[in-house]
Amino acid sequence: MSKAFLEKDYSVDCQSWQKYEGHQYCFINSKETWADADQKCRSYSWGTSHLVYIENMEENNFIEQFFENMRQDDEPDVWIGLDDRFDEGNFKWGDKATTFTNWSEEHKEPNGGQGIIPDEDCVGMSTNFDGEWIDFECMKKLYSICEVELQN
Ligand SMILES: [Ca+2]
Ligand SMILES: [Ca+2]
Ligand SMILES: [Ca+2]
Repeated sequence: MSKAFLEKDYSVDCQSWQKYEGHQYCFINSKETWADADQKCRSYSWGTSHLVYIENMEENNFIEQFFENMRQDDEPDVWIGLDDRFDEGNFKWGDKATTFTNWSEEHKEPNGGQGIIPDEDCVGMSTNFDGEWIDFECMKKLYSICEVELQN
C-alpha cells in the first residue's frame, strides 16, 4: 500500500481509542488546521465523534495527561472542539454553549488575537499553561483529540 494512499485514509490517525468516564478519546497523530482536525474527528464512529468537548476539570486533566502521553514531540498545544468562528466572542462546542471553561486568565486569553494575527477563533489547550486554554489562529497546525460519547 502506498504512503499517499495511507495519508488519505483518516482511520490510520486514530488507532487507539481510550475510554474514560463514559467517553472515548483518540489522538490524531498529525498536525492539522482546526477545521481539518474537526473534519477528521467527524469522520469517525459514523459521525458521532467530534473534536473533544471539555466539560469539567476532571476531563480537562485527563485530556492534558492523555495528550502528554501521546504526542510525538514537545509540542505544547493541542486543539479542542471550541471555537467562535461564526460569532466573535461567543465560544461554542459545535452548537452547544459552554458551561465549564478553563481560559488562561493569567495570559489574558481569549484575547482574539493581536498585532499581525488579529483573528483568533479556534481554541487549544496548552500544557505550558497547566492545561489552560488559548484562542489561536485557526490555520495553525496542531495535534488534536477526538471524542465520542458512549451509550451507557
Ligand atoms: Ca467531553
Ligand atoms: Ca475570536
Ligand atoms: Ca489568543
